[in-house]
Amino acid sequence: MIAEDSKALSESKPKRFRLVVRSAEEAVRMIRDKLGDNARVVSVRQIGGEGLKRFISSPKLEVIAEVPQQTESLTQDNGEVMPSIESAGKTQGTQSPSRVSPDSTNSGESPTHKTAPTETQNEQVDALKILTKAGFDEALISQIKTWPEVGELSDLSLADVLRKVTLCLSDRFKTTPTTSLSSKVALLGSPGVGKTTMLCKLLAHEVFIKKKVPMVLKLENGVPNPDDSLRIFCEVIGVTLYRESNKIPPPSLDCPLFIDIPGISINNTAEWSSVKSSLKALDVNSRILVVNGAYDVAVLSKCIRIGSNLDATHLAITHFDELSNASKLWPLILDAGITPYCVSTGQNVTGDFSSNVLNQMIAKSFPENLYSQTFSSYQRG
Ligand SMILES: Nc1nc2c(ncn2[C@@H]2O[C@H](COP(=O)(O)OP(=O)(O)OP(=O)(O)O)[C@@H](O)[C@H]2O)c(=O)[nH]1
Ligand SMILES: [Mg+2]
Repeated sequence: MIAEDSKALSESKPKRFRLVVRSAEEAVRMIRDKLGDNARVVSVRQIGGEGLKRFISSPKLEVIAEVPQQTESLTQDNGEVMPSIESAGKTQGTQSPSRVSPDSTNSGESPTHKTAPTETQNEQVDALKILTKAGFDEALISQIKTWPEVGELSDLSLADVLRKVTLCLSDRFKTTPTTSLSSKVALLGSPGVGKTTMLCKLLAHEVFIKKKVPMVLKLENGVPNPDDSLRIFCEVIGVTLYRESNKIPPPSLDCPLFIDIPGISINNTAEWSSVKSSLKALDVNSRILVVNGAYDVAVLSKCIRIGSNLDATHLAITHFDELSNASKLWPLILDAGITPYCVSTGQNVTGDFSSNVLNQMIAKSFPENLYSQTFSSYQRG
């Protein structure tokens, strides 16, 4: 969707446009195609619908872009400061147009401070430091530096580093498995990570979006698995909840079976192998490993190791809403060798869920202001 912001319309002012898109890549393509080479991004914000709309639509990005008028470029040529993030970079005689000063992430500083030619060298060197300061995972930066496709990062501007890192992460993400769910799906994970909540979200999606008729089996496996909320939710959306596997009709892709399993401590290997045997007996091919994304990386790595011992096929990340920066999750997602299936972004069982893991990860790896500068750089690059 692309809409002209009528309030900003004026002969002398740049024209503003609002785009609502599903991904960063779509935004870049749309701006180039519809608004041309001179358009630049003013802001980027993640948006979701309200109420039921929120549940039937995946999160989107709202991008405000500006197309400068003729008078605008004259102002730039005269060296005056324009009221936008990238304009600070344009006032710097020593920088190429695609460069965005790292200092421009600090809104408290004056643009003239950034223009001092003696600082050019420092601005380049500091790009990675700024990324780390903004919450980007240091271990991930070290890992990225070893990727041959990245090349040398240390002498690039912040905008170029962001662009490169984003593209490399997206490319690597696209090489992760993309297995579809089969007709029997189990959700596995340690206690309290959000398995049952995630199951409810998947069930709502199956019923209302995919128009399927799912069934649920609640496994006890010797561990108590209280089911009040799951039972009530199944009743509300018309899904049958079974407690005994021998009573279940044969599942199919139109009537898939979802299995809720009690949480098992990551140190309880005996219980995990018992679960593995039960899943084998039930012939369950799709096994979603549910992890709490807010956990420590060491714990998450251990969960993923356990998951791979249990032949997990898909990864679901919960508590995504509680993360201020998700970049620590990249190595886990890229190296797990299983399909990154979905993220849970809150407690609302009829919403707060996205199967666009790549988009969610990109949107939560870079702070909004750095992200919008990256767009500007894409734009001109
Ligand atoms: N903020 C936030 N809370 C969540 C999310 N997913 C689940 N929760 C909350 O986490 C708590 C545990 O969720 P459950 O779904 O019961 O977790 P579980 O893994 O089934 O727990 P056990 O069956 O006891 O092992 C509940 O209070 C949920 O509301 C999420 O994505 N974000
Ligand atoms: Mg549960």
